[in-house]
Amino acid sequence: MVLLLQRGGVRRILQHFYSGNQGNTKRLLPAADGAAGRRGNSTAVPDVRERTLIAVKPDGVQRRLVGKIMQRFEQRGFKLVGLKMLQVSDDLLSQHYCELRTKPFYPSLLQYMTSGPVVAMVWEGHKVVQTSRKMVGHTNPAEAQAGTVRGDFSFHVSRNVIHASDSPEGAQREIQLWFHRKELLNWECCDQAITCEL
Ligand code: IDP
Ligand code: MG
Repeated sequence: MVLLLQRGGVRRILQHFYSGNQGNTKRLLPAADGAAGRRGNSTAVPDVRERTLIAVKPDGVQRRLVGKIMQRFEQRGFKLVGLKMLQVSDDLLSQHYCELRTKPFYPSLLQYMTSGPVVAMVWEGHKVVQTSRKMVGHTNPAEAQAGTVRGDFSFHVSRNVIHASDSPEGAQREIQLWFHRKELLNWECCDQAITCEL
């Protein structure tokens, strides 16, 4: 195995697991007969198709944090299925933040969110909503843990750099609001069978 890693190539590693080494080692590629059949239906197949909306807010774009933030989601293993830069309209924001309309900070939130371009993304993967909320950190950066996006790149709740959907249902609603269906891609990522047992 070490030799395989040294000589390199994901392809070679996959071939190794797929062809000859299935005795004591778990296969990394999905079985032709399907994961459920292989496990006798006893273990739930992880839902790797969950999606969430992540948006780098205007302060994050101005501070050139887009690349660093995207890299965190890529490195975690999630799959990018939608991406665009946009100047957000008041109409979109009022729907997006409809639950916050009565809050005293709502007018300044609209002003902040329309102060410049936003980069909106849809990321896909197992428990991506829950995991990305952890990666993003507490709404108030003063409370956010170091290592989270807000904990590393911001210090005040009025400029907290990033949005992440807070539930799978919320994510569905927000994705439909921000993206047209045709802007989202279904694609197979070559490392899918390495990052999760399918
Ligand atoms: P979330 O972004 O962590 O989901 P929400 O409570 O949904 O937090 O609030 C949406 C956004 O409203 C926050 O990300 C932040 O930009 C803004 N916000 C929330 N609370 C305050 C506040 O007390 N002062 C100013 N802005 C706030
Ligand atoms: Mg929220």
